[in-house]
Amino acid sequence: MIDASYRDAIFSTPLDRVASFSFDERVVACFPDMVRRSIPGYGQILGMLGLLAERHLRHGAHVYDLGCSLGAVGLALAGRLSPDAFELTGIDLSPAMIAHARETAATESPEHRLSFVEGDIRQQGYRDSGMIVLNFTLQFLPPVDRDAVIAKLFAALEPGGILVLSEKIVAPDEQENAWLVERYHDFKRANGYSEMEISQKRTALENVLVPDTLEGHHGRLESAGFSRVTTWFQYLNFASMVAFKDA
Ligand code: GEK
Repeated sequence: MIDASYRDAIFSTPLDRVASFSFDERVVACFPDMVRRSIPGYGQILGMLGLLAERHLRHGAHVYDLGCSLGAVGLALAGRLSPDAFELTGIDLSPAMIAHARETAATESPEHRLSFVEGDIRQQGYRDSGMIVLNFTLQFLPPVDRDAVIAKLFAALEPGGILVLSEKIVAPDEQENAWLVERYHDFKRANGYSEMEISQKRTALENVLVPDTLEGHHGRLESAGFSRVTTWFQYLNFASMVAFKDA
């Protein structure tokens, strides 16, 4: 089992060459601490996903959690909905994440139907679903692949279904963006990250996490066919949107 308090110290010592960030066993071990200290609003977003499911999900419908990491989305839904209310499939590229997600779900929510598949979300065939969640995952796909994935997911959603997309974003105005990034670094400092950790993590994520603008996300979702897109959450340069498919 992952120890949720195991501290992220991956970039706490000087590295000769900062390798590109990857979701390996070292990251998995400290992942709950990392996301809590690095993603503003992460806990609130998870909490709201359960409420969105309660409100919008047809009873018994299937849910996808894409880029599920340790399976936090499934556990959040299981915290609010009964085992017969939904069935969830989590998909992640990282074998280490999937192994731990399976173990945690079996221990913490044995009654709920949560299953986990190792795979690339760009290459999956998708079954009909009532809700699809991409909680800080699309940002890790090469930008050229993003339109096709969203189009595929729109096709897999049942009429009346929702897609929830949470992302790190970039503001189109340079000055506004610089301010948001600086305040985000203040947020990380306040959460105990040192200057060296902030700067080395930034280097490691270059070209790995490529953020879009909020306008870019809305445009992509609308082009895929979603009738309505609402940004329901923003905290600095992190946002979450819900996109509705007409019933
Ligand atoms: C949470 N949603 O805790 N196919 C499948 N998975 C991928 C791909 C891909 N092509 N690319 C990256 N990933 C989670 C947090 S983390 C966000 C999501 C973060 C996976 C990758 O292996 C990692 O587990 C996840 O996307 C992104 O609510 O670390 O900032």
